[in-house]
Parts: sequence; structure tokens; C-alpha cells
Amino acid sequence: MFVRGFRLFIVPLALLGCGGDDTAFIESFEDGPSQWEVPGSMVITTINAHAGSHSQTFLEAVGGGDAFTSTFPVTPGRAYYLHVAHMSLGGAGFIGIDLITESPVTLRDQWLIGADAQALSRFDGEPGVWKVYSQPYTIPDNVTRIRIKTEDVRDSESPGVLFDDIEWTTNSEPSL
Ligand SMILES: [Ca+2]
Repeated sequence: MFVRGFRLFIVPLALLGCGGDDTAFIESFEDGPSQWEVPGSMVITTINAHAGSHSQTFLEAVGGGDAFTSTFPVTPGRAYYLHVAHMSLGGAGFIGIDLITESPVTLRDQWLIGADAQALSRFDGEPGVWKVYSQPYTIPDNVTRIRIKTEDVRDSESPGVLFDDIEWTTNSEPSL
């Protein structure tokens, strides 16, 4: 009886893939801006949130990326997902990554979800309504670190965007 019970405990863990999932970055904006090495014009706001009480917005529209996270390690050739909760306040903004190689150190970027064809996918939610997006992306060879970046592309006629619950993970489903 004891051995049988032990087996029943082990098998479900294996089926769930415990130990195989790799969440490299997670941000709910509930604990301050410490994960954003270059905060730019970002503001952690309480005007609305996908979960909790805080989300990210911007004071300015800045092209090329406005707020940048600290860099974190990734595995070259591995498939990941960016999960993000997004709300348009009239604008759309962009979220993407900077890809960093070593020996030699190089940096290039890839917009993942955004307002136009620069990004792999488009934000298409209704203004004032949160929508969760999941964008798959395979890390190129030789890229060992990335950072996530966000920006607003508003103009005076289309103000603002909110981001919340950003995850970089091998799990196809968001955990937040
Ligand atoms: Ca939040």
C-alpha cells in the first residue's frame, strides 16, 4: 500500500511537467519598478489594473522603446512565450525584446506585439477593455540574454496605453 501511494504522488507531477517550465521574467507591477533598469517615462499607476491594483503607463510617447527591464538569461534556440495584459486608452503602444549576444556583444531588437506591422502581432482590443496576448518566440542562435521593452505611441488624439502581468516563459499559458 505504501509503495502504491508513492507512485500515485509521483506520476501527476511528471504529467504536469514540473521542473520543465522556465519562467525567466514576471511582472505584475504590484511591487514597484525595481525590475525596470531603464524606466524612461513609465509610471506605475493605480488608475486601472488587469490584476491587483497597479499597472504600467507612460508620460510620453517615445520611439525605439521607452521603459526597459533589466536583462535576464535565456536559452538559445528555445521556444518561449511573451504573455501580457494590455488595455488601450485610445493608443496601442508596443512591447518587444532586445536580443543580446556575447563574443562579440551585439544588440538587436524585435517588436512582438504592437500598433503596426513592425511587430509580429497587433494589439486589437477594444479601448478601455483589458485583453491578454500570448506571443510565441524562439530565441535565435547565440542570443543568451534579453530584456523586455515597452512604449507608448500615442498622439494628442489617441492618449495612452496600460500594460500589466508581463511574463517571459516556456509555458504556453499565462500564470498571472
Ligand atoms: Ca498589476
